[in-house]
Order: sequence, then C-alpha cells, then structure tokens
Amino acid sequence: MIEPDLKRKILSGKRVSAEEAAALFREDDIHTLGELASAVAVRKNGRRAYFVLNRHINPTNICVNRCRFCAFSRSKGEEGSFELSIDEILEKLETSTEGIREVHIVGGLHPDRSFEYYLELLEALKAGFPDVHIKAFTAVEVDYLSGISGLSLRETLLRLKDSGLDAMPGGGAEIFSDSIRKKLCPEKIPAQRWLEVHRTAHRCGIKTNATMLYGHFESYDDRVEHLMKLRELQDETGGFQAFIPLSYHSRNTEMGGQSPSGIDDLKTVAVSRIVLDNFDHIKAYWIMLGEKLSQVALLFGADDIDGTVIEEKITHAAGAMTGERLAKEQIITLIRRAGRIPVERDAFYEEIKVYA
Ligand code: V47
Ligand code: SF4
Repeated sequence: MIEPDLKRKILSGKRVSAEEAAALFREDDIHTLGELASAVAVRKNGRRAYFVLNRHINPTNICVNRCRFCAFSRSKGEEGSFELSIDEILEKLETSTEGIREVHIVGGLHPDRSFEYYLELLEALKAGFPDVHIKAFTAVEVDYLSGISGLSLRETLLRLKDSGLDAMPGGGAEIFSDSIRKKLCPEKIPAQRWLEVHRTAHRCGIKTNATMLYGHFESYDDRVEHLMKLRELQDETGGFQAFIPLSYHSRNTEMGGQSPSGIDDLKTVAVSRIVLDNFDHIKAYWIMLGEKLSQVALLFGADDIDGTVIEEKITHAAGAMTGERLAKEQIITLIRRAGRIPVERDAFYEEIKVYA
C-alpha cells in the first residue's frame, strides 16, 4: 500500500526522495501508482498526448563497442553489416518525406568513417529537407566523434549544430550503475561521460532526451540512482525534453535473459513520471512496449508515444513484435481510445495540430 503521506506529497507536486522512489518501485498496487502518475501527467500536460511524424535512419550497424544487449550491431566485414552512403540516406527521406517533421538518426561507432561524413550528412539533409528537424547521434556517438575529430566535446557539438543538428536522442544511457554497466556494455562510455555530453549539449543550446534500459540485471535501487542523476542534471541545465524508459528485449542478444513483464513496464513509466518532476514529457515508446501497452501507459503517466517511426531496426533486431511503422490515423485512434487528446508535435514539442 502506498503511504497516505506519500500519496499526498505526490498529489501536491512535492518532490519524492530516493527512498520514496524505491518504495514506489516495490509497490504492488499498480492501480494507485498509475492513478498518481496520471495525476502528475495531467497536471503537466492536461489530457494531451503527443506524437510526431518521424522516421528512423541508421547510417550503419557496424560498431566497435558490441554491447552485450545489442542485437543490432555487427563488426566490420561480418555478415549482415551495412553502411549507407549519404545518397542512400537522402533517398530514404525522399521516399517518405510526406509530412515528416523529424528524422531520428543513430548508428554504430564505425571504425573508419570520418567526422566530415557526419557533417556532410547533416548539411545534405538540411539542404534537401529544411522543414525536417534532425534529432541525431546519442551521447555515445558524440563522444566517439569528438575522439576521431580531435575536437573538444563542446567544439564537436557546435560543429554538428552548425551543420544542422537540431536535437539529440536519449540513447546510450543504459543504466548508470558502474557495476551493472560493466556487465551490459564494458566498452561503452561510463555514466559520468554520458552525463557530461548531455550537460555540454545543453550548454550549447542543444535540447536532448534521456533513456534508461531496464529489465536485465539491475535492481530497483539502480533504477532510482539512474533517475536521480537525470533529475539532478535537469535541475542544473533544464535541457532535457523527454524521458523514455526502454524495456529490454532479449532475443538474438549475447546477454540473453528475459524481457520485463507488462506490469514492470507500466510501473517503470509511472515511477519515472513521479520521480522526474522536472521533465515535461515521458514517452511510452510503442515500438518497445507494443501498441496496446503504450496506449495503457498513457493512463500511467506517459504523455507521448513517439511517432510514426518508420523503419526501426534496433529493437526489431532484438525480437520486437511490433510493426515497423504506425500510420498517423492509427496513432490518433490509439490516443483517442485512451481518452486523451492527440496532439501532433515537432521535435521541440511545438504543437502542429490538436485533434480535439
Ligand atoms: O541506445 C539497444 C537501446 C537505444 C536494446 O530520444 C535496446 O526520442 C532494449 O534511444 N532492448 C536506442 N533496448 C533507442 C533510443 C530511443 C528510441 C526512441 C526515441 C528516442 C528519443 C530514443 O535502444 C540504444 C539502447 O539504449 N537498446 N538494444 C535491446 N536489446
Ligand atoms: Fe554499438 Fe550502440 Fe549497439 Fe552498443 S548499443 S553495440 S554502442 S550500436
């Protein structure tokens, strides 16, 4: 049972402590948890639920890191590896440009592509599609680009921004706990560096998202520690737009194991909404949760379901059963049937159309 004092605290908009957050994760009363999280979401965004007409593009799956939970990456020369030229990427947008407002670009850490390739890619996309916002490169990629360019983080980010980068996605955060991170992705930048990249991006005027990969080896305390670090950085910079809990998909991964239950997925959305009181938006990423659970998550604290997506490869490589895209009409229906108001947005949550 959730303590009446804690309920009152949440409903009056007061910040919960790490201990209280852990107690919420341990809570079995999922209905009350959902009700509280939903009240927090409605206080922030009314009954609005956002979506964007977007498309994913992965320039390459060749990656030097080979994280143990990643079924998407390949080593150079390995069967199934790919690398797209700038023309091939432009072609993908040309064939799906109708109405697209945001392109989400993330990929592997390629051993020999130059920094210039990425700058040229951004410039070509901006020149060809000036109305499409570019949300690209995780903190892990930005750190890698800083390494290959020999530039400081700040200089790297400013060059990317000058070439057309509008915002950054939240991937690569995984779980901040050092010991768990070592089991998951020993080659990946440490948590402190992930946070440093986002801090620097925010200082350069680049808005970013944040994620947490959950449902593997981590404990509830690890999840709380992760959320607390994000909340602290958001207090400092205010540069995060949305938080996206990422439900572990285990198929075809080296790490194996099981994926979290639907109850755990809903609980994680709800507790995130309550704990991250300084984040405006919580995304229920339908690609990972499934269309039906992401719809239910809109009543458990989420106010965004991402978007049309189109051509998602990372979660599908790890066994996602969802489709590769959703049509705008399907998204509108999904949101309406949850009793929420569909709002089409751009990459910065500017409202494009309210489907009242
Ligand atoms: O960085 C990789 C994760 C991320 C698996 O910012 C996995 O708007 C689960 O970050 N099971 C990419 N997760 C996805 C991502 C994202 C998605 C949608 C929107 C936004 C945003 C960001 O997916 C990776 C990694 O953390 N991931 N493998 C897996 N097997
Ligand atoms: Fe590479 Fe990212 Fe996959 Fe890790 S999660 S292996 S960094 S593509």
